[in-house]
Amino acid sequence: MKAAELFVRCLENEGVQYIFGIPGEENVDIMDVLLDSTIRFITTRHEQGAAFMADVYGRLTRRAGVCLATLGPGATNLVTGVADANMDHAPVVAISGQSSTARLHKETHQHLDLVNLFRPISKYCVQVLHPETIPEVVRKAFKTAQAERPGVSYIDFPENIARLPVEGKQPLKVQSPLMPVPHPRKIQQAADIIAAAKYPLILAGNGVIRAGASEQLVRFAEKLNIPVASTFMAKGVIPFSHPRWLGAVGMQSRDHVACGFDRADVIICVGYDMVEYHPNLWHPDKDRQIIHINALPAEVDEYYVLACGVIGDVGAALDGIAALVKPHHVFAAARLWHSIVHELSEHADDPSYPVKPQRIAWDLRRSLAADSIVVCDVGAHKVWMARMYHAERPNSCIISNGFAAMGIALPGAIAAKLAFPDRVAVAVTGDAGFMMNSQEIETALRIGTPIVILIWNDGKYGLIELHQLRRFGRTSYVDFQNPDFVKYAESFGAKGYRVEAADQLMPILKQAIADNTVVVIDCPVDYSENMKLTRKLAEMVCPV
Ligand SMILES: Cc1ncc(C[n+]2csc(CCOP(=O)(O)OP(=O)(O)O)c2C)c(N)n1
Ligand SMILES: [Mg+2]
Repeated sequence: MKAAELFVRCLENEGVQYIFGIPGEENVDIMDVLLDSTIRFITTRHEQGAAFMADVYGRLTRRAGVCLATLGPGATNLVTGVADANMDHAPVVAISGQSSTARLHKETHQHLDLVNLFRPISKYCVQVLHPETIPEVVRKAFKTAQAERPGVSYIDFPENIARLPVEGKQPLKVQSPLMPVPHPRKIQQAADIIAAAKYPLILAGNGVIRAGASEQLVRFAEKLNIPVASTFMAKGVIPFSHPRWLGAVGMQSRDHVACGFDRADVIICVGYDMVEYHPNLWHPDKDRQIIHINALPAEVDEYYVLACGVIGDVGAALDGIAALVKPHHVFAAARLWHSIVHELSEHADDPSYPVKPQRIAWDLRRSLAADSIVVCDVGAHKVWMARMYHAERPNSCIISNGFAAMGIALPGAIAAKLAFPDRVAVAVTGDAGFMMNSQEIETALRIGTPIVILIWNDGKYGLIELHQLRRFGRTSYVDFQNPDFVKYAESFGAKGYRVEAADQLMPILKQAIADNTVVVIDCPVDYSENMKLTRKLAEMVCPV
């Protein structure tokens, strides 16, 4: 057997179904072996698309998504998607070819020190130097990528090593560590603090979804009568329609949910990572008691000094604490819930055109099933979706709010459709983010993954315009021209629709889903609502 073959056997052994990537000269041996493998290679049109596909595949399946590039420029093109996965804690194994080890010591064609390049954007980086080490390298890469907190493992595979013969080596048994049950003393301590609290509040983060502990969280909130705010990345962790649900937090400015934080005396952070919503935004006075329930100890931060840390299995921690505490009287959270729901539905039927962001989020929700998967891009549309889209299930609204890289939505929706072929996958994207990876429309058509791409068209870097208006009262360099998105879609062989009146959006969305192919919807959006929202939130009077 040659080393490339052993490598692919090891990937199969990890249960890899798809590898996203682009072939190159330095990975030809792997590509050739893949022809005789159970793994399906998804040829993309940019390595960034491949990395984002692996990223979203990893988030949705909790098994490492895999992307592959050649050395040098192929590998550097992976960087943004890899950094996104690593910072958002999505399990990914990124692989690239490398120059022969006989020329690594000198200036040589396309050679870059890739292990050092990937080090700050991964958990584990390694160069394969001996074919015999491949089973250990691959096992360690997957184990590390998938372990809490998940992230990226990068493997640099020099071309000459891939060709070497190797004998007597086999893939290692796949094992994953069982998350230990938290120490009973810490469970008791957390229970005592919650029992003594007047106004406890839960802040749930993406770690709850990663731990598969959404049900336990809902049970906990129901039994103890404690309201739940979630980060953008934990949307759906408790159903939107649940009366204990308070809304998603993640904006830099104040939102309704902030009223809940103002009132709370104990904040129970469950599966929460700072990268999702910094504690100085919700705990500026550093005067609340914080309980940290997570797989790993908390990051050190002056705004996040703990009253109690409960480390280990998140679901077991929640069940353990719930068993020890009596229900609370729900503090005026019900009033807050009503005011939030009122705001979210206020413009749901607004007939004005260009379409109001509120109506786009609302119509999209009504056209989709509870299990449909929406992958949001990054921009003003993301903030509207994060605040307003009613996610009823975990992982039904994917938002990158750690690294927050534009360009994730379209490749992400393709990965979602591959991971769950029976569910509808929608990319919700700004016009700028769409153009960053629009070439992957061809990939989606070629591999047969129907997706709907809903473009919020403002001809601008809309979110940046908003920030500029807030700070300087004028804008700088945020305008651009778009192609005709309908014709653009059609030129690939996809379908294209343009929304020309607000009431067309809903029927177009339904038609796009029924078309069951790759569909682009060009929806002009009224972003004057962005400044209005800013003013409204600034003047907000808390209902609780
Ligand atoms: C790759 C990348 N480049 C730049 C940014 C900074 N950025 C955040 S939002 C945004 C504008 C997005 O424009 P668009 O995709 O049209 O969405 P809109 O805000 O208009 O809804 C920019 C430039 C980023 N997050 N990611
Ligand atoms: Mg835009």
